[in-house]
Amino acid sequence: RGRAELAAVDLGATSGRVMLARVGGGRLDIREVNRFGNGPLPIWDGRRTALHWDIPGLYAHIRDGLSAAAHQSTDLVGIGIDSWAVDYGLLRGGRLLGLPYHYRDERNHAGVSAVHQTIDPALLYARNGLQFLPFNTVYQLMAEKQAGTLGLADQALLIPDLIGYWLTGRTATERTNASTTGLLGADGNWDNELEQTLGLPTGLFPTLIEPGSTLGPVLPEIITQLGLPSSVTVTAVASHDTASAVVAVPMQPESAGYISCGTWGLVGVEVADRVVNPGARVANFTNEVGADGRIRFLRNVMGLWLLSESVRQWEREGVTVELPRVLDEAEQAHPPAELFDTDDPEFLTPGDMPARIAQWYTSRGLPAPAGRAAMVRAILESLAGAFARRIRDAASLSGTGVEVVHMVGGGSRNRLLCQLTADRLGMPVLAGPVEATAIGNILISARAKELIADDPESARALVAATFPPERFEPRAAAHTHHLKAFR
Ligand code: LFR
Repeated sequence: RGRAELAAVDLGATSGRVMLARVGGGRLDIREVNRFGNGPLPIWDGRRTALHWDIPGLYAHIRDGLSAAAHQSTDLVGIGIDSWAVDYGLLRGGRLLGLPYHYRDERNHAGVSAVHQTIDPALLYARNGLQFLPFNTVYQLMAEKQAGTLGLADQALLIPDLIGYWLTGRTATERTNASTTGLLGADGNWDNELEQTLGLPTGLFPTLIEPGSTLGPVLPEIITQLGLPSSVTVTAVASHDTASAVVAVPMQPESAGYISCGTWGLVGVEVADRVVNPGARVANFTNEVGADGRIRFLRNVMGLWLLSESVRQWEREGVTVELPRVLDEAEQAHPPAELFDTDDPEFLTPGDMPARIAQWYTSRGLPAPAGRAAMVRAILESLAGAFARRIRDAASLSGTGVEVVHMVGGGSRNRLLCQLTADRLGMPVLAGPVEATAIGNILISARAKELIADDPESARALVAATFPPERFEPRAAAHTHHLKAFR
């Protein structure tokens, strides 16, 4: 096997980025080429302000990043693209019809009730195995149908597939991301019967392809415009960012849990088969498809969104917030009277987060955290509590003997969060890598290009060797038992 360079496009909630990795000879070196904002774009729609993807702006940054990557590299052979799940663009005759909606937009409520009036949520769960999240693609499409816009489209492409289409001219639906739409059946095919029941068009999403397959060569005009090597191809990676992140968790899945912690905390285990039973449904656990046909049995926990939205609010109020300092202060601050429910749907939309958290406490007759440091402490304690609770659920519902928990993504950089999570779990937390998503994206490309061995264990071993995790041991129970856990 030789060595070569691969680019990863990773569109995350606070930022998008293009990364460049050199892989081969048992090594993986990865660095950032460019980074750009990726916040929702609010646009007036005649009645209200709706949240959209700024997809043309992002595509311009992606093009710049790929061009810079080509100039910095001697041997760029592949490009992989990932983003958060569920969102899509509608097309007609190959043209994008409008700016894709951002899943945090409020339009989904009507879609949810329309779907649940037609099919009982328990039956829906038996078919698609997905946790209820109001923004699952199936609800978004239903909202789109009600708005009258769905009928205009002859095709839908999930966001990484849309970018891949613009780069190659080829359309496909990558399987890991397809599994978050709510429209994949237990047999792994599009559930046409469900689509018909809901009155949704069948065949809207193109053919499924597996992570690791080649989407196609980059279009000749783009090769010229960006100065890319003529042989470069786009690989369909595990294009759902969480699927990519879990590829890069350096774990033994039989005895480990994981928390992929960025904007969301994705908390669970990796298993061979779907776990679809009433207990899993009530605990709102999902079965998302990963690379190599593995299943991510996990639950969404609100994640660092609670913190980043709080920081954004304080900055709107004119305060300059230096995160490392606020985290130090939080460590010294009093823990809250009680953990709050991080997953209260009130916290889902953008806006004044500290006020909503304070309201959560006062509406229950509890004292709200006083001041920024106490608020940050309450957020981290409550997240750690939710993480621990969901790891326990994942272990017991799936029958996995979890002994250690890996924390990857931006949250793995937050030492207080890692320590509090270890305390509440009573188990070691292994932190890192921070850039798990981009690394997982690269690993699938590298396997496809035969730069590393084509199996998940070797890929994880390479991560463990390249980015040795930091270990947080649980402290004595005294550190946590003063707090009443939210149930
Ligand atoms: C994480 C993530 C989650 C998904 C949410 C919305 O970035 O992809 O896995 O539930 O975003 O798509």
